[in-house]
Amino acid sequence: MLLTSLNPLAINRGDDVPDAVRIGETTLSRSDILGAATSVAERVSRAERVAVLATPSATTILAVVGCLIAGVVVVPVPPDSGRAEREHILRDSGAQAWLGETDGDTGGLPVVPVRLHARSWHSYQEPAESSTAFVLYTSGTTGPPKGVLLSRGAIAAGIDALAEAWGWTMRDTVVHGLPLFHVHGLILGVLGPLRTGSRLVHTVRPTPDAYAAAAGTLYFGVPTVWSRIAADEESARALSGARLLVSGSAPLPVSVFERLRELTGHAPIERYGMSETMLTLSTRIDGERRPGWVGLPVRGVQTRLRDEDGNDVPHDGESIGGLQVRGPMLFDGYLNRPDATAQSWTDDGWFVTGDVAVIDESGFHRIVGRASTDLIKSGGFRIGAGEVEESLLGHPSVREVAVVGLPDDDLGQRVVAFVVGEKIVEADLSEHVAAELSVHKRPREIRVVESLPRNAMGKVQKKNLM
Ligand code: MLC
Ligand code: AMP
Repeated sequence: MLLTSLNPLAINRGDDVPDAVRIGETTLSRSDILGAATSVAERVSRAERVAVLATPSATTILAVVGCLIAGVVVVPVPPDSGRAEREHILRDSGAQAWLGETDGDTGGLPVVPVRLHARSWHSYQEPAESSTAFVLYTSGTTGPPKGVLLSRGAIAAGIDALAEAWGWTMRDTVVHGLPLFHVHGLILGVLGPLRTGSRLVHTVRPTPDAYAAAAGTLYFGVPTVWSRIAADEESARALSGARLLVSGSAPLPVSVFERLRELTGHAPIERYGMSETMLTLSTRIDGERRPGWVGLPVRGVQTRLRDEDGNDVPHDGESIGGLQVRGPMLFDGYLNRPDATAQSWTDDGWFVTGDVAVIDESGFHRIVGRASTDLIKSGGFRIGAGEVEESLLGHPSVREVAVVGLPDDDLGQRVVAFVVGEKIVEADLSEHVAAELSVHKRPREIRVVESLPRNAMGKVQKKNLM
């Protein structure tokens, strides 16, 4: 039974569940979560927006649920974020307090503690569906990350559509170990189980061993996680008792799909999404699962393909076009960025994903790639070439730089920086990006070159570097 409320504990299970959430060494019952999160709500309810250090911990979950109960906007801060990125997130979001765990750098904000053993049973009125629940920071092709405004109604619609596509119910146990500052790990992976009433086992790190040991029914992973599991026969075989293995956030290589099917007996479910749209396409529990394809629009979603001149592209399984989507789980725009918000919508109300796709006659979708080479997906993380280039240009030994994503067996793409400069120490440049932006955005490879390939206008020809 799914209620329309986004209070994630609003589902009427009719019973308490002693192991509703297991994360690391901590186990929380549903009543623990409700009591402790309501106590968070009481302490935080006077703020409008708060920052939460999104470590994979019970504290993060209670902080987020407490804010949802009180109607306070959550700004998840990646725990590996560096100086410049964190400063940007805190300034741009207007966060007024820092809720829960800290790591020493709270940007001067007052700290509101989260207490695991505090309890309150105060009852809060459900905020409007249109109100913002999260500002999630995500990279664009250039400049610092943009804050994606996700409403309560969008999140509820997004989770409910997936519950329908996957037959996801309170009988499930969801297992994953993904970071809690993106749509995949946080919205789908934490709010999903709470809203559907299923159990959650968060393994802290998404390792094959931890997934194998968790005995769940519904497993979530990015392709890097699935490819590491497919390479570890024993762990993969341990998943054969699951109900569904779900992959998303980046393309799942066909070879990994096939190997998983061989070892686990399950053809993985593939689904496609974005921070801005949540999950809009998926294969279904009762439908075809075709390697390399991400399936059909979920409930309430419509899609179309457009060519560069805005003309319709036929759904013939071959013609390639820019993917546009609309549906109830879409975001409300980028915070403080009316220009970027306007640019991402067509005049007739469709969101331009920036992905290039094919649709066949049966409505099945295949994601072919990104329209721009300047958005990189590495290990399922979205990384803007522009932000990494800007950061590297701030290093004294770098004169010119071009950043690209090159194919990588483990990460899908790896960040590679082509650098012109003096006295370059490669490890220093990676460390510089890790310390300024975040660890997961650091270049995995630095190639020192004499010059960058440029066209007659002086623009770098990245295609020649790939
Ligand atoms: C390396 N390390 C450093 C460092 N360099 N630490 C500090 N400073 C430096 N300069 C350390 C790290 O801290 C870590 O340490 C270790 O090196 C490994 O780093 P890594 O190589 O980056 O991690 P790895 O294990 O390879 O990560 C793979 C991964 C990860 C799959 C686990 O990429 C991941 O979690 N991806 C998920 C991304 C995701 O959730 N995307 C969803 C986006 S939402 P230590 O000690 O900690 O090991 C979306 C919508 C949708 O896309 O459709 O879902
Ligand atoms: P993010 O904003 O981090 O959620 O990244 C969104 C992007 O991830 C999309 O625009 C796609 O490029 C990519 N993506 C997500 N899911 C898939 C998938 N199943 N297959 C291919 N690409 C995907």
